[in-house]
Parts: sequence; structure tokens; C-alpha cells
Amino acid sequence: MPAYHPPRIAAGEITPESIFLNRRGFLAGAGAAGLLAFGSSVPAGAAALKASESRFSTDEKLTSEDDVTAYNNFYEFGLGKGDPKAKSGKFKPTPWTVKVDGMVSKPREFGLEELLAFPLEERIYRMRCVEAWSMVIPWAGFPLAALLDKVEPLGSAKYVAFETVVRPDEMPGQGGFFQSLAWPYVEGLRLDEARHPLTILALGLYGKTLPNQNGAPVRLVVPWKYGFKGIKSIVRITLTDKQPPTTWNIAAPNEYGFYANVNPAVDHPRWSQASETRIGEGGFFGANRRPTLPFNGYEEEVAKLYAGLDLKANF
Ligand SMILES: Nc1nc2c(c(=O)[nH]1)N[C@H]1C(S)=C(S)[C@@H](COP(=O)(O)O)O[C@H]1N2
Ligand SMILES: [Mo]
Repeated sequence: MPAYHPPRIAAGEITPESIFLNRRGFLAGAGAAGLLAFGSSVPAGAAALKASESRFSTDEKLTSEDDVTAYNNFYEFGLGKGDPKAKSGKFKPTPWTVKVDGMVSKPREFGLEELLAFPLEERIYRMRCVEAWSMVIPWAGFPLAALLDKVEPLGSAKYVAFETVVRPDEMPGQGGFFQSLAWPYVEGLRLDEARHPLTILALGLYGKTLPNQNGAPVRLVVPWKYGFKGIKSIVRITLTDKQPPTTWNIAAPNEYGFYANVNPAVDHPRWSQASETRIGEGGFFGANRRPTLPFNGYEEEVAKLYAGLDLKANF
């Protein structure tokens, strides 16, 4: 598996300060204890999260925490990249429950405390936005499959639909006269995509609970798909036998399909998808553009999910 390398830092080298600041400049894992422990560095409002290291992490250089939390897409808080951080201060991610229903034997709600009680793993993933920029983010989360197992999907279930909270009083992009998107923001996956081990529900990043702008308190992360699949601030997950509607497909069906697999061979109607800019490395149009990889570099793990599917027609 050339795309992945196990963490290479020895347990004895780990101190809390070194966890995100080790000599190589990327997070290599938390050693034999398998813990991320943050003390003094946790700002108010964020709680430290413990997560074990994962074989699914990339060893690419991390995007800085400042960039990960200040350059965001979260239209519920506005259209600008700085809006989610600047305008999400009123949003209250606790208390929180996620309702899981539809074609399952055991529909139920999960409180945030129950979600945090799943064994959390740190997953350092390459992330690729459809806007042709990318980041490397240390998420903390657990496989969505573990949650689905608890509700026992029926044999007839073929897809999983997701829904973001609607709170115009706390989310300024949802209020007012001009509506950028139809709310709630919705997304969907095929059941086999949802159950793939790379697909996680994330509860944290950089060793702390998610900041509001990144989708607090719980969001989806699907690293081989464009970022818009990673629906934030989820309140409902529904198993269904019909392909679910997705927000960007509703907004612009010729530009955004259901699958949204990162595919450098299928250009967006208005720009190329062949290359990308890594945020923080400078020069959006400069020499720092790097080629975009099929399935965002996760081809070896996920290409088999799409055997026989025409990936140009099913974009
Ligand atoms: N509810 C909701 N989820 C969303 C979005 C949004 O506008 N609303 N934007 C998507 C897009 S386009 C991207 S690229 C990612 C960005 O996640 P990040 O800000 O944590 O990097 O969130 C996705 N999830
Ligand atoms: Mo995006």
C-alpha cells in the first residue's frame, strides 16, 4: 500500500508538545499509548480528544491548523472562505443528537456523548475540494460502518442519506432574503461507499473537538470524493433504497453529480480538475500546483467500488 505509511515515531519521543510539532513537520502518531493528549494548548470551547493512530493515515505534510480552521466552505455561515470562522460564534454544537432512521431494524438517536464513546482514530487524510485546492487534515473520528452496525440496516437498504441542522438564528447564511442553497444541506452515499473503512464520522481535528466552522460537533469525511460530500453538523442519517438528493446536484446538476469522486479526467464545466493547489504552500496559479490523483490518491482502496461504472457519465 504505497499511499500509506505507519507512524514512524517511537513512543519514547512523544511529549504533548511534540505530537503535532515533531521534527518531520507532520504528525506521525502518538506512539504505543495510542493517545493524543492535549493540555494547555486547547483553546476555550474546544475539548481535547483522545484518538488512536491509524494505518489509514498519509504521512504528507499537514496543512496548518490556522489554514484548516480559517479557510472553509460552510454556506450556512456565508459564501466567503472566512465567513464560517467569523460568523459561527453563535452556533451551539452541544447538546446534540443524531437521528438514525429509515430502512434499519433498530432506528434510534445517538447523543453526542455516545458518538464520542466510539473508539476514535486519528486519520490524516488528503482532502480535495472541487474548487481545485487541497489540504492534509488530522481528523479524529470513527468508521461510519460502526454506527450503521448498531442500527442494523435492512437488506433492502441501498443508500445512506445525510442532513445538516437548520438553525437560521445561529447560522446567518440560512437567514435573510437571499438564499444561497436550499436548506437543509443534504448529501448521500451508496451503502457500500458508506461502509468503506475510509469513510468516517469526524468529531475532531488537530486533537480537539471540531470547531464550528469545520462542522461541529459531527461531520462526514470521505477522502476520495470532493469536499462537498463531507456534510457538516449532521442531525439525521437515513437508510433508503433510493438514491438520495444531494445539495450541489440540486443547485447545479450539470456541474455536480451524485458520485463526486475526485477524477482528474473529468473537468468541471467551468475549470480543469487535472491539478490542485495545496493550501498554505502559496501560489494558487503558480508553480506549486500539483497533479490531482484519481480518487484523490485512494484509488487502490476504493476503485473496486466502481468496477463497471462509467465514471465520466457518473461524475
Ligand atoms: N452543511 C454543509 N456541509 C458542507 C458544506 C456546506 O456548505 N454546508 N461545504 C462542503 C464543501 S464544498 C467542502 S470543500 C467541505 C469543507 O470542509 P472544511 O471547511 O472542514 O475543510 O465541507 C463540505 N460540507
Ligand atoms: Mo468544496
